[in-house]
Amino acid sequence: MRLLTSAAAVAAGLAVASDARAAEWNMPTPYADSVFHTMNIVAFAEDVAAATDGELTITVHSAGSLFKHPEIKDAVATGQVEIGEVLISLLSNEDPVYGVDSIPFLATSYADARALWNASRPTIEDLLEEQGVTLLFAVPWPAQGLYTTEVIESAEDMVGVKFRAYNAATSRVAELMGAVPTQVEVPEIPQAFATGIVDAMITSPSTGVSTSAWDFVEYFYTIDAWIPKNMIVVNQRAFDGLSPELQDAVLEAAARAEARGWEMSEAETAEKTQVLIDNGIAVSEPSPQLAADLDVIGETMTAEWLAGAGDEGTAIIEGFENLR
Ligand code: PCA
Repeated sequence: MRLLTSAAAVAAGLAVASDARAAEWNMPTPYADSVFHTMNIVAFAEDVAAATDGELTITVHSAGSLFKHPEIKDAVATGQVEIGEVLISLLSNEDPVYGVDSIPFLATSYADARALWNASRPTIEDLLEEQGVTLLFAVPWPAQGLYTTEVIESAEDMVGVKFRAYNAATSRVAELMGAVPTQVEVPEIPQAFATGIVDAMITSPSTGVSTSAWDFVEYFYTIDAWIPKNMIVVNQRAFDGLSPELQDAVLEAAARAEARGWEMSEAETAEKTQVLIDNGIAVSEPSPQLAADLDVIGETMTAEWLAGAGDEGTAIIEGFENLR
């Protein structure tokens, strides 16, 4: 009897506790609503709300509207928001390991990108954990190409060109070509081109389409430089504060979102490249000279990354080679 009573009390207590833990989370993201990453995140939020009967709701604040992209990870780490999206390689100034998916020509197919993710995920999770941040899932962008206003036949044609960068790797490629990098977040791209701050960029067909790149560039070279990823991260304390049922719902929705996101990304590549063509951008492969010049830059950057990332970096690359 005593046992039954206490079991009932525990059950009642749990019900109250999990009720009290019902939560509303805010989620800043860097990219616009029309971008597949954002669409995938909105679907993730809907999945969480449905699986928890509305006990956990996630409000998505897209396009840097709540926090600018460079502030999002710290906003999550400090608990200003519970959850957010960030380009992993944006953090490579904190630790080179975050830049592993932006090493030129290391992993340029989705199969290789997947192997690299599997090989690097535990190390990235550990780094984030040190800051009280838990990684939920990651989704790749299509392979990165070169957008320009002029015909580019070789790296030399890029000398002096004002170049839009979005992470350390894009800046470094620019420097090694003799171009001049400036960091510009996606929402500011059209204005940066319109005002002459930049004349070229490396990014995906997706971002070319979401920024209407045909308004300011003429050429797109499919150099397939790398396949960078966004990650969705959550404040550890916020996550730990959820009931076990809500935690499970988040993790299940995250696993579904990761699978869905990779599929969406793969479908994007051809789809969005066609939109570029339909809008008048000349899409072509790089000339043999440009490809050879970029290969040399890739070798330099691989060596630089390995030197910076040390034993941890070497272990990730070895793990990747074993998986592919
Ligand atoms: N779009 C983002 C990151 C990579 C991509 O394809 C950007 O251009 O900033």
